[in-house]
Amino acid sequence: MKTFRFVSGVLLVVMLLSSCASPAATSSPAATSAGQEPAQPASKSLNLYGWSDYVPQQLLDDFTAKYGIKVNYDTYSSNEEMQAKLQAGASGYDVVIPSDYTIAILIKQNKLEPIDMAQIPNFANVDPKFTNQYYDPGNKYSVPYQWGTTALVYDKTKVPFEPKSWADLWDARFKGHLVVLDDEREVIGMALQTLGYDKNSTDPTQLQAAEQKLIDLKPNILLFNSDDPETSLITGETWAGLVFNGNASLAYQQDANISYICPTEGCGLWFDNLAIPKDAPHPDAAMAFMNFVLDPKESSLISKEFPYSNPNAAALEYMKNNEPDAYAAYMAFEGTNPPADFIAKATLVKDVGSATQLYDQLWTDFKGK
Ligand code: N2P
Repeated sequence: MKTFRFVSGVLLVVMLLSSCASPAATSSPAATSAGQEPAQPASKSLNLYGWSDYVPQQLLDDFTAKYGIKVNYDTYSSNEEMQAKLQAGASGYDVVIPSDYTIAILIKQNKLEPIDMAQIPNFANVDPKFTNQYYDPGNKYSVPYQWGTTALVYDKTKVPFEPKSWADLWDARFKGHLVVLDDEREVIGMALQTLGYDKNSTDPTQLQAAEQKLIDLKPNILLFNSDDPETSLITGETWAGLVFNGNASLAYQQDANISYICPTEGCGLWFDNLAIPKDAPHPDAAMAFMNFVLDPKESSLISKEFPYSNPNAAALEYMKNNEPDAYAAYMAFEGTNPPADFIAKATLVKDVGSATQLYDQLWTDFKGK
C-alpha cells in the first residue's frame, strides 16, 4: 500500500512536471492585497533552521523590517542532520526546510505543527503543479520553497572527454578531481543507479554492492561538500561531480563552460518545503514568514541569489516583468529550468523505513574508509 502510494506520487510528480516543460508558462498569480494581509504576529523573534546558502539575507532583513521580528538563521547540510536535531526533541526552531521524503517522515513521527492556511494567502502564488503532493496531501504541514534536481556537473574545458553517464565518474582520469555532495541518500542513490538498481533500494546485497562501488570511486573524490560545491568547480580544483541544480547554476554563472546533465542511468528530483516543528515557540511568526517567503518579489530574491528552481509562478512572472535578464538566465539553464527529458529520468528519494539504518551505517563506514 505504502509502495503503491509512493509510486503514484512519483508518477504524478513526473507527469505534472513533464506535461509542462516551462514552469513559468502557466502562471495565475494572486497578489496579496491589503485586505488579505494576515495578522501581525505577537512574537518578536523567529528561529529558522534551514539548509546552508539557501535563504537570502535580504529576504530576512525585509521580513524584520516589515514585522519587527528578528530572525535567527541556523544552518544544516542535509535532511538527516536536520531530522536528528528535531528527533532529539524541543529544538526551539520555528521553521525548517525539509525535502519531500523528510516531510513524509516528520509527519509520520508527529514532529510537525499543522499550518493555518488563512494566514498564508500567498500560497495562491504557488504553481498548482507543486502543491498537494504525495508527501503532504492538502498541504496541511508545508508550503513549497524551492525544487530541483541532483545531477552530474562538469567543466567542459577540464574534462578529458564528455561524460554522459555516472559510470564515467569512475574513469581514472578524474583522479582527485571530483566533488560530490556530503549527502548519504543522494550519493548512495547515485551508486545504486550506476549499478542499474533502484535509487531507493532496500535490498542489503544491493546496498553492499553500492558501498563497494563508492569505495572504488574514492580515489577520484577530492571533496565531499553539500554547502558550496560550486566553489571548487569555479576555482578549477574539481572538474566534475554530483551536485544540486543550484550549485551547478552558481558555477555556470561564473563560468559558461560548466555543463549540468541528467546521466543515462538517471538523476535525482526533490521538492523543499517550509514547515513548522511541533512545539515551535513562535508559530505565529512562522506562518507570517511562510506567507512572506511566498510574496513574488521576496521569492524572486531567492532565485537570484540561490538559483534552484522556483515553484512560485507569481515570482517567475515578477522576474519576467521586472528582472528580464535574471528571468532569461533562469529559463535558459538546465539547472533552473530542466527540460522534459531531464525530468523524465529524475527519481525522488523516498522514505525507506527501517532500511534507513542500513544507509546510515553504510555511509559512516564508507566515509571512514
Ligand atoms: C542548499 C541546498 C539545497 C537543498 N545549500 C537541496 N534539497
